Amino acid sequence: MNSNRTFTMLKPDSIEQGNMLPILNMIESSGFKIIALKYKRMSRDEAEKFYSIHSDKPFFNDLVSFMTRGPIVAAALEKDNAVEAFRTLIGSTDPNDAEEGTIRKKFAKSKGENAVHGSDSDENAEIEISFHFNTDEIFS
Ligand code: DAT
Ligand code: MG
Repeated sequence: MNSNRTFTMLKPDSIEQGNMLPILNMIESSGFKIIALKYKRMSRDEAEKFYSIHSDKPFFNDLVSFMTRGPIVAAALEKDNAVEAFRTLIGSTDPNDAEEGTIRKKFAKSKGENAVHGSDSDENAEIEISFHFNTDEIFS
């Protein structure tokens, strides 16, 4: 059975370019309920842990520097089949490949600075939600 929760971050580029509310609006108007929300800047240590699966990739250092250069918005989202539905809404990792009408097509400038994060599995969604939120910060 598919879980009904996923996790997202609006990345520093989205905040810098003034796209926080337009992106949150797209998320809500696509039928996702925001059940947890936080505006924060990640420490280097947190970003390295969050992206530890990519630690051996050539882009890892740039990724961590980018994700810590300014604040992010972290959110837990609820919808039927949330992980897949949200990946569809955000579009491909590289905005040049992203479909029309997706968040990355609209707001992302490059593969490295691509506006939003979306969990890639139900298991990772739960891990990522609990990475950023305590249970008493989630309003389901
Ligand atoms: P996604 O964010 O679509 O799940 P991912 O998990 O493969 O993509 O990679 C995590 C992030 O790392 C991605 O959002 C941007 C960055 N990244 C991935 N591949 C990259 C590449 N080839 N060059 C630069 N940054 C990259
Ligand atoms: Mg990923």
